[in-house]
Amino acid sequence: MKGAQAILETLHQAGVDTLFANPGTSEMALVRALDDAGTVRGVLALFEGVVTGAADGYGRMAGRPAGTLLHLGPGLANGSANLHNARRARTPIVNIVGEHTRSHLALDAPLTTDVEALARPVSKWVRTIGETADAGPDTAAAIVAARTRGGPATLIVPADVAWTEGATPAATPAALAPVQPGKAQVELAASLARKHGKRCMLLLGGGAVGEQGVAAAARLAAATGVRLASETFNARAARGAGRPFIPKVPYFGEAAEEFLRNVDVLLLVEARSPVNFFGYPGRRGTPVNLGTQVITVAQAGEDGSHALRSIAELCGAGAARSAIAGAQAFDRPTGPIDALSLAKALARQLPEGAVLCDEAVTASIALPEVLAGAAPYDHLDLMGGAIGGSLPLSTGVAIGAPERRVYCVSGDGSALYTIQALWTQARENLDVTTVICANRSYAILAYEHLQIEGRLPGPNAMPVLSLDRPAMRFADMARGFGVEAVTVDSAEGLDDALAAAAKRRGPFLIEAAMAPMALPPKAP
Ligand SMILES: Cc1ncc(C[n+]2csc(CCOP(=O)(O)OP(=O)(O)O)c2C)c(N)n1
Repeated sequence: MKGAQAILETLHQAGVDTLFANPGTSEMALVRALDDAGTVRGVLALFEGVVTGAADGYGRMAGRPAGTLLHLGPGLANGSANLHNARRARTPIVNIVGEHTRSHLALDAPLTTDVEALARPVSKWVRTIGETADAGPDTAAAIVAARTRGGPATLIVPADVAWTEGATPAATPAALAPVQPGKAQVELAASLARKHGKRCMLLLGGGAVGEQGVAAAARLAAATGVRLASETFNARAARGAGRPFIPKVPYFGEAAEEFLRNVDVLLLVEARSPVNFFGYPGRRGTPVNLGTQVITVAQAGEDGSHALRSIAELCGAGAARSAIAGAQAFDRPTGPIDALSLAKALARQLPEGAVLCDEAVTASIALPEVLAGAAPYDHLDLMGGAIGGSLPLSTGVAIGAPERRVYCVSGDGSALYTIQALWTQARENLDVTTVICANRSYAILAYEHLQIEGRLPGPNAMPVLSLDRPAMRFADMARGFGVEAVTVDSAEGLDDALAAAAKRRGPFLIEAAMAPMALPPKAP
């Protein structure tokens, strides 16, 4: 067997059945192996940021890695921002990156670069295959690394390793159950929860914001009075009616400080102690009170949901759950499209079991609170702050969870980084509805300018933060990529368009012309 065949067969045997790809000449043996094996689905994306963002979405939903196929250093570098986001989300991904043949590297041909150096900051594991015989075992090692280290593993494949005979597929050991947090931590958390009640906050992140985790947290809150919160951004949070409403630590530092003010004990369950997104003049870097005792109950990657169940048991929690959101009947929103009417329209129209990929930036501010009363759904955030994540993410979600209806709400600025994800959605006929929040600006940055500089941008600075000249036509762009689309400029129009979208198959795009953002952006 050739090296490339052994790689694909090893992937297939380990359940890695999807390869998001943007290949080049150095990957031709791997492309050919797709034909030989016939077991791995190749999905073409037209920019590597779409490849890697889609793999992130796939991994978050399927709970197992997708593969990516990338073209040498420049292909990997193009995909880096969304690999960074995936690394922050702890999403398992197996990157297969082509490399020149071993003899060709010395010639310094145009595409030659240090692929390992480009891979390291966005990968939890990096290896270049040395010999064809290693192709199978190294692929298995990459899959194990992606599963166990929580993030992308990058395997670099010289072209001659891929096309040479002498490889065999390797068996990948079965995935291990997640590590349980220590008993001492669980007991300490239970005693602190009992002692401090509402002055104790449980901060949930990672898998602890999934269905099981939030259910246990709600029982614990009912028994002890502890407050529940989640990290500001969550890879996959179970939200909506029937689940507890778990507020997020606010994005802006001042609001986050207020949110954390009366917390004597902060218990971290797969979460990190909060830090502000950026440093600001005269402001501390973290919103946590200096006097707050911060205890890690479960590290990222440990089984936080199990820890929550154990703590609930130790606290004698019964079946009663606190803060459960009831299903709400939302009135049809009217007037201009803004953060609140957007949230209300989505709350009315999201079908049960929907997945919402949220990169609406300033337009997303009302979503978590309003959607608490919507049908139960999963909320997926941009995890590493590198915008251009959500269109690719939603594409991968639809492939990783084909039975779910997928929604993507994106700022217009964010959408343009990876707009060609729409073409992959059309080609694969994915049930993704994209709402572009077209406020014709990088609105958040105008606010950040105000915070840092004490004034809004002036006439010479504003052109680097505005998107209005010329105004882009997203519905036309979508049609150009093969996706049907409408433009709406009222909350009623948006509500109708979302209702129509829920009944159709295949991708659809709604360009929502929004009222300009009110400063500062505030939750309702
Ligand atoms: C890769 C990357 N480039 C640039 C930025 C800086 N940035 C943060 S938000 C933003 C604009 C977002 O605009 P849009 O999506 O339209 O949302 P709005 O702020 O208008 O709500 C930019 C450019 C970033 N976070 N990541």
